[in-house]
Amino acid sequence: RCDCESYYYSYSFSEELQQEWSWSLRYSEQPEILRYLSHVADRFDLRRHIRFSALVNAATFDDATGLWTVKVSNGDTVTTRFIVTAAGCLSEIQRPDIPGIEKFSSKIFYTAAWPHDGVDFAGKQVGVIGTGASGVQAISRIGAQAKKLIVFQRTANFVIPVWNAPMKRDFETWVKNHYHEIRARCLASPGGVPFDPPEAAALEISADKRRALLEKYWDRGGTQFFGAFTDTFSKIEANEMMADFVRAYIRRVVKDPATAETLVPHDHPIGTKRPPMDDEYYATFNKSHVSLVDLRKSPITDFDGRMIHTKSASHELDVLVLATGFDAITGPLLAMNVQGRNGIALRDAWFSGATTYLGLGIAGFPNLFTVTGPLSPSVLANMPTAVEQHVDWIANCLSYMRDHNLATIEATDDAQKAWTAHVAEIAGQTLYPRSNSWYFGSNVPGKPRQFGVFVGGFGAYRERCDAIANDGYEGFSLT
Ligand code: NA7
Repeated sequence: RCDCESYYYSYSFSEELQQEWSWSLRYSEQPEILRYLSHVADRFDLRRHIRFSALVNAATFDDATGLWTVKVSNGDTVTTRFIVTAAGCLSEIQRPDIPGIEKFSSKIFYTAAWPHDGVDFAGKQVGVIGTGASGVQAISRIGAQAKKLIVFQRTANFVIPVWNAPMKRDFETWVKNHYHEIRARCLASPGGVPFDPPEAAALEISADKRRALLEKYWDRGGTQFFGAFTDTFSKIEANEMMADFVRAYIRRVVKDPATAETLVPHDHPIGTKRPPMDDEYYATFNKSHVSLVDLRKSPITDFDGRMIHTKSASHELDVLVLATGFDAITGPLLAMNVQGRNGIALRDAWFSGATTYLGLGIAGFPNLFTVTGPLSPSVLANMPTAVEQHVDWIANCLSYMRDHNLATIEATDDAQKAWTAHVAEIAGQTLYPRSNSWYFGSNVPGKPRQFGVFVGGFGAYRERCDAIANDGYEGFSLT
C-alpha cells in the first residue's frame, strides 16, 4: 500500500490525467495503484515503447564510438548514445543468509518478490520474519486470514497509523480545483509535499503545547505526524518526546504487557529508520492466533522440514514470509553491471560508497542519467514528484544537447566530489547516523556505510538543479 496520500502522490504531468482519475481511499492499496499505473500506460499509449520482461544484464560504454551497448536477458543487444536509468530505489531484493534455511521444506515467499496472483493464507500456519514497512503491512493482512501467525522480530519499529478511510468526495473536488497551487507547494517544499512547515520546536514550547501539537499531528496520521516539530530530526531530546508519545500508544493498544514491551522500539531515534505506516499492526497482536518472537532474546537456531527452531521454542509452519527488504538505492544500478570509460565497472567506482553529481550523473559514466539516483532526495521526498523533477531535468538537458549539437555530457570529478561531500555533511547534521537502516546500506553485509539520500530539502535541491542547468550545466563537461 502507498505510504502517502493518494492525490498528492500521483503524477502531475497531465492536467487531464489529474482531473479524470479518482482514488477510492485516502491511502490507496496496491491493486488500485497498479490499476492507476496501467491506466497511465494505456491513456498515453506507452506500452508500445516498453519491452517487458527485459532484465538488463550489462551496460558497457565504448570509448571509441561514445556509445553504450546494453545486453538484455532475452538475448537482445541495444546500442544507444544515452541511458536513462529508472530502476527505482527499492527494487533489488536482499536475500539474507539465514543459517539452515535451505533445510526448510515449507513454502517461502519474499515480500520483495511477491507472486502476482497473490498467496492464500486461509487455514495456514504462517511465520513472518522482518518488521520493516513491508513486514508490518503484510502482518496486518496475514493476521486477518491465517489460522496461526508467528512474527519473528529482530528490531522493533515505530509504526504510525494513517487513519485510512474512503476518499471524501468534497476533498477530491477541492484537490482537483486546486491542483495548480498544490503542485507548486510540493515543488517548493522540503519533502515534495503540500503540507505547512512545522509550527514550533518541541524543545522551545510548554509541555501542554507540545502535547497538543503531538495530538494534532497524530490525528493527521502517516508522514504528516513527523511535521509536528522543527527539531525532531536534529535534537535527540526532541526526538525522544515524539518517540515517547508513540511508545505510550503502543502500550495502550497492545493488551499483553510483555508483547507490548517487545514491540516498543528503543534502539533508534524515531523516523531515522523508515517508519512503517499501518492502522492495524499493533491491534493484530491482540488476536489469540498471533504471537511474537523476540529474535534478540531467542534467535533462530536452525530449520528442518516444516520446523523453524529458535533458542527457546520450535514452530511448525506451512508458509514462511521473508519481509527482509532490499539492497536499496545503489543496488538496482549495481545489478545492471554498468561499465563506463576505460572499462571501469560502476561496482569498482563505488567500492567505498556511491559518488554522484546531484544523484543524476556519474563521473566516468558519460551520457548515463540516473532518475532518483544515489545522493538525490529520492526516498525522503514525495517519490513521483522527485521522479518527475528528474525526468523534466533530463529531458531539458537532452533538448539542450540536441540544440547545441553536443554528443556527450559527463559529471566532472570535482563537482562530483563536492556534491558527495555536501550530501554527507548535511546527513551528519541530523539524527539519521544514529540508526542502522537501509538508508545507510546497513542491511546488506559488506556494503559501505553511507547515507544514500540528500536531506537538504527537495525544494532547495530542485532550485540547485535548475540553476545548474541555467548556467550551461555547471559541474558537467559537455562535448
Ligand atoms: P526493511 O525496512 O529493510 O525491513 C527489513 C526487515 O527485515 C527489518 O525488520 C529487519 O530487521 C528484518 N531482517 C532483515 N534480515 C533479517 C534476518 N536475517 N533475520 C531477522 N530479521 C531480518 O525492508 P522493507 O521491505 O520492509 O521496507 C523497505 C522499504 O520499502 C520501506 O522502508 C518503504 O520505503 C518501502 P532489522 O531492522 O535489520 O533488525
